[in-house]
Amino acid sequence: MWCNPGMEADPAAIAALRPRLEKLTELLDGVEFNLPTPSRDHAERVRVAVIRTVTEYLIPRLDEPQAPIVAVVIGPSGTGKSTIVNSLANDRISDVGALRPTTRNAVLWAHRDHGSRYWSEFVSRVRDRVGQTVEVVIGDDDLTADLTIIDTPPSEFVTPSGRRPALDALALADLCVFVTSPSRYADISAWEFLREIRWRGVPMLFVLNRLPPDRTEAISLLNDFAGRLHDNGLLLEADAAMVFGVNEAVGDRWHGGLDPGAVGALRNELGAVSNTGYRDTLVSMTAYTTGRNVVDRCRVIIEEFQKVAAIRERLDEVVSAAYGSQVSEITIMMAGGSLRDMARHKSWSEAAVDLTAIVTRRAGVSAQATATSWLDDPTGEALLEGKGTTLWRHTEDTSWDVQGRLEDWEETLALVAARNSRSGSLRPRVAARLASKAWRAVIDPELKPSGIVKRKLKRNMAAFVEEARSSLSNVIKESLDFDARRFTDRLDDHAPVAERLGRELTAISALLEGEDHPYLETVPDLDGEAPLTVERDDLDAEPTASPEGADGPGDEAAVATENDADA
Ligand SMILES: Nc1nc2c(ncn2[C@@H]2O[C@H](COP(=O)(O)OP(=O)(O)OP(=O)(O)O)[C@@H](O)[C@H]2O)c(=O)[nH]1
Ligand SMILES: [Mg+2]
Repeated sequence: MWCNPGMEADPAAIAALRPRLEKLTELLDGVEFNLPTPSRDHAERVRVAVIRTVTEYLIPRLDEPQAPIVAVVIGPSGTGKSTIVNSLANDRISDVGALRPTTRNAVLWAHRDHGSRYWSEFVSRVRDRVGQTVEVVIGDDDLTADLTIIDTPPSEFVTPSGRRPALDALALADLCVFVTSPSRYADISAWEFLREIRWRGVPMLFVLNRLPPDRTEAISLLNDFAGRLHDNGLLLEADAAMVFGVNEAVGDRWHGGLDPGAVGALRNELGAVSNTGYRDTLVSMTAYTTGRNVVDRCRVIIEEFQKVAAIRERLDEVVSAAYGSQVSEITIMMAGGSLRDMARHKSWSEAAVDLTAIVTRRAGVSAQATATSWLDDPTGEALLEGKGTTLWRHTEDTSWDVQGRLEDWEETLALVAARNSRSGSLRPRVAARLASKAWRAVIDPELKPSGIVKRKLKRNMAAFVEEARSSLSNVIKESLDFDARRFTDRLDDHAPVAERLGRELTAISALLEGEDHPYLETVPDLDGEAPLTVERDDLDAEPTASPEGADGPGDEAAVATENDADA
């Protein structure tokens, strides 16, 4: 079997994986999904979740494989999560009550021995994650020697600031204890929550609390719950023995828990982490599965990049076509003599004012044509609505920008004239004087050259006009590009980051699957989507016997986890 109890973490493997994971989060940190695609919000949630999982779970776990296992108790309100924690402790750890929700802040129960550097870092990580109001209860229960238990507010509880403490705490978990009750286990919200957390790949223990005293009834409830878990890919088999059943107790105990015997099997299972082999297996399995799921989740981000690239290309084509056609039209007008009227002006800068008006108008036409086509695309439509400034007409700066570019063109024209002059070069002052006359020939095909133009350009006139026209077209194109950039600037280009991300994912996968790294070799040989189980039989630890009266899976207990690419 896959398990390799007692194997120490391989520093080389961790050393190799760590910088990769850091690089990955650095890359993801820099990603902004600005294009309002239908899948953007999902991709963004995945991005945030992946960063958190890597920085708050994976890296710390790889750094300190021997740190206590973190078990997070989650589930719907009033199902008895806090009651279960108090029962495990046989002490008051977390308040129980009839108010819904009772637990509003996470409660962290840990052993007083964890005063190491790890510990303060861990608590501050929990506080960063779950909120500063986390209560820390320190005790000396053996169960917590290698295990830190976090009781959480109900899974559906959202703080006024929009946080979901249960989800937040889960990001830190090596293990998850899901507690529900006969009245709550069929709730859709609970299943949605379970589906939401499945991707994380944390091994889960399931507790069905407050079972009726009637044994047949209790067993049928356990069977039904196990069946549903199985159908949702959360339990390997639809077997009631894989769920911890806890009977509804009569009467209250001072600590708000049940008789410890009622949770004996669960305590036993959790206590198994004090067995080094079991512990190491659990840690490496969770770290491995989480690592794999991180890689899988990043595919969602890459897919979003691909979608963005396709939309970008489509919308970009519209922009090029709309603006490009106006450039061609002005060029044709120029060659056909339609701009000849401008030749009447005394100087090019005066003519440039007329041409500016034409180009600016054409920019407006292009903008309108682009906006109209973008309206046909949901992303394009959303972009048109955003950002406040209208895209339906040219910008306020367009005219100013066009005029500047057109006026400057006279300098280019001087160079073109010098190149096409009889001698092939002219002193700048002469070239400038030549340009100040020759511009008319560019916009008036029928103009007869005279004076300096005739003298200097004579035989090369046609070549000069052609080159000059093409350079003026370029200036017009650049002017319209300036206007078009308002559209294209809204289209993110993720290609470079997509490529780097792809490379990191390949490297991380290779490290996770690599055979050179004993730490990661201790993890099971997963075949993709199949859930995996840590069978207690596979471990060389003998579990201690279940206390009397405990309902639950005992030795047959299984830790099941689902490896789901996209919850
Ligand atoms: N009599 C009896 N009451 C129970 C049992 N389990 C839970 N309760 C009661 O159910 C109520 C809710 O229990 P809690 O442990 O506070 O439930 P919770 O899941 O922590 O609830 P939240 O903190 O709101 O999420 C309390 O009044 C408990 O005393 C049980 O087995 N027997
Ligand atoms: Mg509670």
